[in-house]
Amino acid sequence: MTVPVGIIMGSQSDWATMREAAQVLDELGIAHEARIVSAHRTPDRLWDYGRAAVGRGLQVIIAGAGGAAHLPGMMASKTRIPVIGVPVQTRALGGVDSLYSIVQMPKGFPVATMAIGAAGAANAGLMAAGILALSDPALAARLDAWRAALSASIPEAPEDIRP
Ligand code: RP5
Repeated sequence: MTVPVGIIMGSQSDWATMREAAQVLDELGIAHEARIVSAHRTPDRLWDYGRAAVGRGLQVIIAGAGGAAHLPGMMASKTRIPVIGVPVQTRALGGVDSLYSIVQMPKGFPVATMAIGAAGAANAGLMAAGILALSDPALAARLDAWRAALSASIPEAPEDIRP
């Protein structure tokens, strides 16, 4: 079975954040895989994953990392498949280090960079869904319904002054 979305992360410790992306993909019925692929600790694994990505049928790669977060950019250098980067929040610098490491790519090798942390990971899942929905009408309908349900869940007034 072809898996359209690959979620990769630099460490097991990133999974608490990156599972937000997986959850959104589950809710939308999008098959995905999750792998630990570290730019620094397992560079050969990174290279192998990037080299094989097109042939394996991946269509979007979501890459999360923290600190010296080189994984998304290095993956973008290795494959033309769109890479969505998620800056993982860090204890030392709050994730600004991760954000700066991911967002400031040189011309030619883009990474679509999300917000720091859990919201960024969830949005990465939604961004991947939006990309895939361009050529999948059934998924487009599911994504529209997901967005409408979220809008409908937002109350019009704060709880304690609701009529
Ligand atoms: C990065 O270092 C990972 O992406 C992770 O966010 C951070 C810390 O990794 P651990 O020390 O928790 O394994 O490579």
